Formats: sequence, structure tokens, C-alpha cells
Amino acid sequence: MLGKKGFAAIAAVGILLLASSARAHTEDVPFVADLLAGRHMDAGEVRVWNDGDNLHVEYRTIGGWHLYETHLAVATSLADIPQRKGNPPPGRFAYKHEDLDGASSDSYVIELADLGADADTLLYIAAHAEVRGREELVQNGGFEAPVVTTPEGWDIFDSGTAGLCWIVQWYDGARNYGGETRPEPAHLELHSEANNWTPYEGDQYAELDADWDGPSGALTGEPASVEIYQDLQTEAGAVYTLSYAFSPRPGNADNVLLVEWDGQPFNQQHSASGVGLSDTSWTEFTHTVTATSSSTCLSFTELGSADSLGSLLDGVSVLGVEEQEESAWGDGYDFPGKNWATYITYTVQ
Ligand SMILES: [Ca+2]
Ligand SMILES: [Ca+2]
Ligand SMILES: [Ca+2]
Repeated sequence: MLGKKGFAAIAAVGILLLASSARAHTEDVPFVADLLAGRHMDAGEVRVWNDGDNLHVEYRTIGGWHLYETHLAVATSLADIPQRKGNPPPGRFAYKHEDLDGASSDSYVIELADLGADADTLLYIAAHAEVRGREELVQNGGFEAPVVTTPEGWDIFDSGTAGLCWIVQWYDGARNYGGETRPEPAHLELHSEANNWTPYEGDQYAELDADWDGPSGALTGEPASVEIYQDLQTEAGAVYTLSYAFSPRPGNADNVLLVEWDGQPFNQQHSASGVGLSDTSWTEFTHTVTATSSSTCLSFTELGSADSLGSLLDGVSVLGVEEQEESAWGDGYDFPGKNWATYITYTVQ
């Protein structure tokens, strides 16, 4: 049972939440909601902010998604967003742009006075878009998560770490080395600014001959080659574009990367020496692959000698070949009807 202290704590949390939701949003630091296509695909974002006179709503797409139409409803109560039995028909929204022809952004500027809104007014915003794009099947293909924070610019992460998304298994090599036993679960090694080497994309990439004890550990040269994989949701018979970037580790002679897509016979090996390199040397590979079932395992394995130094991998992507047409909504709260449309709430500052 909650005592007085419990209620006081809840009240304090409520005040904190109100305070944070009322934090000033600007064009540089807008309120941001995901733009979800077909309910679950991340197609971009909806950004909301206001100046003294106007509400600004901006759609932005990412990753090969494009805008064809946008429809926007803004009201001071949920009931004032057009709905039929709790289903919002975008065609009846007050604001619309229907000739966007594949744009990657679209903006609305609406006078706050027209909305009957001033400071502290809570607005209900239904941001809908018709988009076309290709779904990305790989999660964390750029190895941007988890973020490396060590001063050495590299770190190891257990298979199963939140955000890592890849399953990691040790590959080959001894279970004992230097008086130590190989740790479980296996680790994936991520680099951010290690040795000032350049990622293929973003800020981080992976090394597939990893490490047992991390940047503060005493072991060097331990056998730490890994296989990493994801089981992708595919469609039997569907064709996909698989791409990734490989670099030898600078200074390391023996880097051998095996790529396997189990939906069809596919087995690709890349090897290169990093001797003489002072920075990464990325090569992007692109293959057309076919799925044979509803689940396809995509895996990358270090086949070089297991000694903590090996292949570097970044920019892993699997895209559907065909563009899909989808409805998309700024992700927030569900409308009451039997639909997956969502609305955002935003407090005017
Ligand atoms: Ca990356
Ligand atoms: Ca080590
Ligand atoms: Ca190696």
C-alpha cells in the first residue's frame, strides 16, 4: 500500500514529467517522433516545434524511403481530429500536400492563433504520410550500438547485450589461453575511434577477431575469432540486395571474412592483408540474394587464425528489391478505433 511518502514521490515524478514534456523545443532541438511505415518499419521522423507565432511540423525520411503525400491534423482535443468510429481518415485532415513525388522532407507552418493555441496548450497531432521505400531487414548493421565509451576507443560486448542485435559465437580457437578460460557468452568487439581508424559509415564498426578481456585486460593475442549472425524475417522466393563493407585490420596480414546467406547456396569469402596500411581500407560488396523461407540466417565469420586481430566489418544491409507503398504515421498514442493509426501530443511553449 502507498503511504504519504509514496504519493509525494508519485506527485514529484508527475511534476518532473510535466516539466520535461514542456521543455523548450526549437528547430535545432525539436520534439521528434518516429515515422513508422506499415506499423513497424522506421521510415524517418516527424519533428515538431513552435516559435512565438507558428507551429512547425516537418516530415523527414531515411534509408531509401520517400514521401508521396502527407496529411496533417492538429487540434486542442483528440475529439477534434476527424475520425469515423475512432479511425482517422487522412483525406479529411485540414492540412495536406498530395504531390510530393518522392521528396525526402515536407514542412507545415501553422499559425498558433488559427489553432486556438498559446503557451502551455496541449496539441493533438495526427501526422500521416503515404511513402514508398525498401525495408531494411538488418538491425544495427552499422554497429553503431552500443556506443563505445572507453578512452581506448574500442570495447567488447556480450552476445545478447541490448541494442547489439547480433548473436555472437566464438569460432575455432582454443578454450584456454594464458591461464584463462574463454568467457561465455562470446563477445563482439566494436571500435569507435581506436587508432583513429575510419569507419565505413557512422562512428563505429566491428572487428571479428574480438577479445576476451577488453581494453583494460592483460591478455593479448588470445584466440577470439567470432561468427556473428541475425535471423532475418524474409519471404520465400523474394529477392533482396545484400551489401556490406570489409576492411583488413591495418597492420594485420591475416584477415579472412566468410559471408553466408542460408536462403540459397551462397558463400562468399574475402581476404586481404592490412600490412602497410595506416588506416582502414573499405571495400563494399553487393549481392542479389533470394530467400527460400520465412527466416534467413545472415552470418559473418572470421576464418583467419584466431589471435585477437582480424577482419573489420561495417555497413551491413539487406533491402527488399521491390519498393513498397505504405501508410506511415508519426508514432505516439493509438487512436481508439480498430486501426494502427497513431497521434502525437505536443505542448506549445
Ligand atoms: Ca558503422
Ligand atoms: Ca585481450
Ligand atoms: Ca586473426
